[in-house]
Amino acid sequence: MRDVFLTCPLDCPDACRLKITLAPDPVLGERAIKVTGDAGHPITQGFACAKTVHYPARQYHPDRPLYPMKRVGEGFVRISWDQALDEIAERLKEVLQKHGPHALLRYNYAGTMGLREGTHVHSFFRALGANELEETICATAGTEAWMMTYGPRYGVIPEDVPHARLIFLWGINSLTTNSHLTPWLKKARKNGAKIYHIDPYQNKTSLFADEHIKINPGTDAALALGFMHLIFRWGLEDRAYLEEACVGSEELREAARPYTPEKVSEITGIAVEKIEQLAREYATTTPSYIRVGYGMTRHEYGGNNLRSVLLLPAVMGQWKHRGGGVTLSTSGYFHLNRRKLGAGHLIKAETPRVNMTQLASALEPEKGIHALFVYNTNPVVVAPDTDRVIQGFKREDLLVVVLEQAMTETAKLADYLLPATTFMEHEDLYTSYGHTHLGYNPKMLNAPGEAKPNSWVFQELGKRLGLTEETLYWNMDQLLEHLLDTDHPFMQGITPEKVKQEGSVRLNVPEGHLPYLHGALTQTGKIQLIPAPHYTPDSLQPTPEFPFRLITPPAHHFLNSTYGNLSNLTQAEGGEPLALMHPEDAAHLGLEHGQDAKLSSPQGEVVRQVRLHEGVTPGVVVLEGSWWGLSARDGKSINTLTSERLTDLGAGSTFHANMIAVTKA
Ligand SMILES: Nc1nc2c(c(=O)[nH]1)N[C@H]1C(S)=C(S)[C@@H](COP(=O)(O)OP(=O)(O)OC[C@H]3O[C@@H](n4cnc5c(=O)[nH]c(N)nc54)[C@H](O)[C@@H]3O)O[C@H]1N2
Ligand SMILES: Nc1nc2c(c(=O)[nH]1)N[C@H]1C(S)=C(S)[C@@H](COP(=O)(O)OP(=O)(O)OC[C@H]3O[C@@H](n4cnc5c(=O)[nH]c(N)nc54)[C@H](O)[C@@H]3O)O[C@H]1N2
Ligand code: SF4
Ligand SMILES: [Mo]
Repeated sequence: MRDVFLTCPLDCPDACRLKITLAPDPVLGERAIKVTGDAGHPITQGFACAKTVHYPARQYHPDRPLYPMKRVGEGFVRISWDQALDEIAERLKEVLQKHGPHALLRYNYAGTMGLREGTHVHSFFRALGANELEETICATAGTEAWMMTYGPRYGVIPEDVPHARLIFLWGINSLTTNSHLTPWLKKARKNGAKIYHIDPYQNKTSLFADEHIKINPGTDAALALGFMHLIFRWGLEDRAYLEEACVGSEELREAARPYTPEKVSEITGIAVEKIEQLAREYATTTPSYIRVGYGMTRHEYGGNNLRSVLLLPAVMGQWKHRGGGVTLSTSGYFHLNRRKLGAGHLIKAETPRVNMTQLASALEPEKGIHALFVYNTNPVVVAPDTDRVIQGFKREDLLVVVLEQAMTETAKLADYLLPATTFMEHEDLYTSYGHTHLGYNPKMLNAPGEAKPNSWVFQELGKRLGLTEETLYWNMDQLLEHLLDTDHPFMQGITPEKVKQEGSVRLNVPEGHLPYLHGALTQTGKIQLIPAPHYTPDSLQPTPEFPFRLITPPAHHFLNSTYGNLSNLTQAEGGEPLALMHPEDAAHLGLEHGQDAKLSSPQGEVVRQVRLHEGVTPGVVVLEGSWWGLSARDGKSINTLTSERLTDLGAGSTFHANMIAVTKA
């Protein structure tokens, strides 16, 4: 037995440094038997989350694909790697010859955050001139809102949070989705900070906070502008900072003028006195810290909702103080040289683009996609409008290749299913969007069966297609060399040798670093308050036919759909997906706790068991977690109900913007 240390590869801001216990194994040499956190890592602090402690069970799951498989009729037959790669290469050549490179689509997301297995592998598709995938399913509305305001995403780092004296956890269930922020929040509280949680329903974070502020979904812009209205009315804004560091304070003052507490109360459902109290506390407490999540961005006007909140610390000059400001992401600190990462230099202006949120439409036969390669994502569960996504996957004239570690509902629809390695079984490099540590993992374990890294598969296919693009064939050392070839001060002294030797390396971002003290890295060098944001009501409003708003936030024991195949974790989530409703709403429908309800939207319908919950805003239905369809009583994923509608900024997903009907099943 021995302990090793590796970075968690999952799509989570914490990017933990894990302590993994390995035991001897007669076939593999060694296998992982236990996962906890590295006690010596300043952010991980010795604990892993409630889900990743179960990683060994997913790694050695009895259903894990271990050999290449080919569809024959309704089932799969095992084939050799050579046969799989030769046949896929042949079929791809035919597609390219007949229809050109725009008939080829990669579909990927962040199943692994690794820069090699997650990002660099796109080089295969770029070398072929395939469609460019716009990776919009998660963060683009938020990213655009931040970048147009501040430039690179230099959110407040966790180490500085204990200095804050007032904290808003705003549109984030951080105890579930960013659990390694909690120790820093606790320190801040010990130092006297008051913590508010602003969210449409009461969850773990609301219970941790000093007070939960229930807000109507999609109305955060009104609340933030309401705070600004009062701050300007009271004359409590930081005029000197607005003058020195920002552009557009007059426009913002004008934009905030209509948002009286009375009007804001009507929109958000928050009492006038509460709005005034929160604004007063925010305007008179320094440092104040806001942690936003992506929740409020997953609405039609999600970009403007988030952007309005992002402007608050600028109005109050909070960026002048250690612990003051706001965090959406810390990705901006990682000043890697990404020029040839994933052969990005090959993308041409005329390369056609497919928005990944609109996969269902992209797979319509007349759109001309004839070959689809899926890796690091489970679109049959996570992409909107599931029924139409499945229709697309089932097209006879579409070649579907899926690289997977798990027998997902997407994998089951593949023509060729290729077994993929896990983060313990391949080498990679990881950034973080919640802190400033770079993580490197060597290949630690032999993979069971014939599982291979994504990069190996695409290199083998590249050879068979005669591709000569050199970046496709880079090994990890070459990629590492490229990524670290930068003079940026945050990256100084971070060499490939150091990264490989230490495994986790903190960037040179000093604690107490004030990224926006005098302005921002925008075109004007200042924080852009213009165009001033505004609140726009969603075009989808309650109607007699679809009277309820459905939101579908992350579950505590899953990571998107990863872990949805482990029964102890599905049990911990209640055994099956549940529809949380306010008791009054349920009473009107004659629905009782534990009864089945039919939930329907213009996209489709599902059946879910109802769970009454006083902490849900009336008129809202909450469905936590991207459960596998097969865990649901009707076998259907919740995205059966969601739509391809895009956000105002960043053309992102709108997973919380759904109007649905609820009836007795
Ligand atoms: N346990 C767990 N952790 C995860 C994930 C997971 O699935 N499970 N997913 C990972 C991924 S991919 C991501 S992108 C991140 C973060 O993903 P986020 O989407 O930021 O997730 P949450 O932290 O749950 O924040 C969403 C919160 O916003 C609330 N919300 C919805 N609409 C609104 C609104 O209009 N206004 C306000 N104020 N709140 C609203 C929801 O009720 C929910 O509590 O989490 C990552 N971490
Ligand atoms: N209704 C609703 N839908 C949502 C969301 C929501 O809140 N509500 N959240 C959205 C968000 S924020 C996101 S980020 C997306 C996430 O959606 P996805 O990116 O699809 O994330 P997962 O569901 O975790 O699936 C990742 C898959 O990648 C596989 N994988 C992991 N590592 C590797 C590897 O090295 N190689 C290969 N070949 N495969 C690998 C895993 O086995 C897993 O099946 O879902 C979105 N969908
Ligand atoms: S999923 Fe997030 S919290 Fe859990 S171990 Fe991985 S990085 Fe840490
Ligand atoms: Mo995400």
